[in-house]
Amino acid sequence: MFETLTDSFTAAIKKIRFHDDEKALKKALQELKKALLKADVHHKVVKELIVKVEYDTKASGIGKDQFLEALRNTLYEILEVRGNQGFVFAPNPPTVILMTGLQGSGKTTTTGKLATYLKHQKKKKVLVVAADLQRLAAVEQLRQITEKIEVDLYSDETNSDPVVVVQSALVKAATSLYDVVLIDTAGRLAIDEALMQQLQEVKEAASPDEIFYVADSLTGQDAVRTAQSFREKIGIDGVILSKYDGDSKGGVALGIASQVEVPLRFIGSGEKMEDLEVFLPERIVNRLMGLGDVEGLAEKTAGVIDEKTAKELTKKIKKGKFNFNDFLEQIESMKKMGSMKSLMGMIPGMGAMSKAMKDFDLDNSQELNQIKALVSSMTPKEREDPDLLNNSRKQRIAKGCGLSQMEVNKILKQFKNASKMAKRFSGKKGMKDLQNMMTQMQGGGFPR
Ligand SMILES: Nc1nc2c(ncn2[C@@H]2O[C@H](COP(=O)(O)OP(=O)(O)OP(=O)(O)O)[C@@H](O)[C@H]2O)c(=O)[nH]1
Ligand SMILES: [Mg+2]
Repeated sequence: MFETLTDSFTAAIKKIRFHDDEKALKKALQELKKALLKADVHHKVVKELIVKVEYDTKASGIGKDQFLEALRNTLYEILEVRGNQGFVFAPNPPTVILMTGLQGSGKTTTTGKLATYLKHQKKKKVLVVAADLQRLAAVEQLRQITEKIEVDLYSDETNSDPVVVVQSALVKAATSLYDVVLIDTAGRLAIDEALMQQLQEVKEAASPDEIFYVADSLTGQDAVRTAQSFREKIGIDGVILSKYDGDSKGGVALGIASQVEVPLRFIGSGEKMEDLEVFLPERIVNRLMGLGDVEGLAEKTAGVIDEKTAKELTKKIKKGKFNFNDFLEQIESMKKMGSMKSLMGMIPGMGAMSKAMKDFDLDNSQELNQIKALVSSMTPKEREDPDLLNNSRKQRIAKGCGLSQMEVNKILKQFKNASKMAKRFSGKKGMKDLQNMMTQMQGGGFPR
């Protein structure tokens, strides 16, 4: 999702070849400028960034490392906005959050994602409130979402006044000891008086700890402008950028930070409930620079795989004993983590891979379904040790899962190779090997 920007930065850095070469620096800055404008970053922000990178690079002596350092610091300065980061809990529960935004920006989906995040990663008891009584199907949409993620919903369709709904929801939240209350509100096509009036009333009734503004990143500079209006008219404490996985140019994140001056708190990176990431400037800068986000990945993984399982798995991989049972378990865990593409971008050095890799759909991949069918026709012992399979068993299995024997052989062989590779790369030197290999495949990448 940061590919466009990351790629442009890589291109810019490649222009600097020689130590102490002012011409090379000028070229790199030009490249950077073009890239940022193309990524839909506001021209004022671009200008500021270029001036600062140039000044800092010169101050420390022109060179690749200095340029990188200046770029990294400047990006960090832009993205680091005073205010809260991630999700902040009120001293006394429940923490009440008002979700606002224009029509279709992703409020309802993001409310579901936040609830999922709070439930699984933070182990909180969450109440979602249906306060969008404008759109006919809004309450039903939220009901379906909350049922799926198994989070409680407060709704009252006999009432058409969101203020009353919010008031009763808060009473319920207090008596039933909820940790967090997320209030989904109605959107409008554009900012108008009626919307602001209603939001103001809901805000007074809810007295929220924080107001989140959900901005559709696909709308680029418009998202920045409407966020500014919401900030002036209602007051917002954080921005969540939705649809960052789409064809967005990425620059909108820089625009929100520098022009709206409200901290970006989360990024929505897909349609699944798990596709929400905490926005931490330092991590994002690392990713923009193509260095990956190890903490983010660990956090995401920790929510679904417990530590013990993870350790056992690592042990198995090291011994080359990773088998088909483990494989199926892994696939299930991965599904819980959200889309592959967003995960790949977090692994150091894999940023470029995630672009190359089409969004791999774990539910509908034909290859995966074949493997699953094959595994389900194997006995538990065979799953642990596929070497036990002789020809006649392979034939039976092929019949059982509707594959040809050739396909069965192919999958078994691939799996064996993968297991060997995993063993090789799990050793001390392994990670370095893997990184070297990736860098070669990508034809460069950032120098470290
Ligand atoms: N790809 C992608 N789609 C998203 C994301 N967030 C929301 N969407 C999609 O955007 C559409 C609108 O999302 P909603 O959550 O219904 O938006 P809303 O702001 O509640 O809309 P209204 O209630 O009509 O104002 C849905 O189809 C969502 O699936 C995201 O991060 N990535
Ligand atoms: Mg909605």
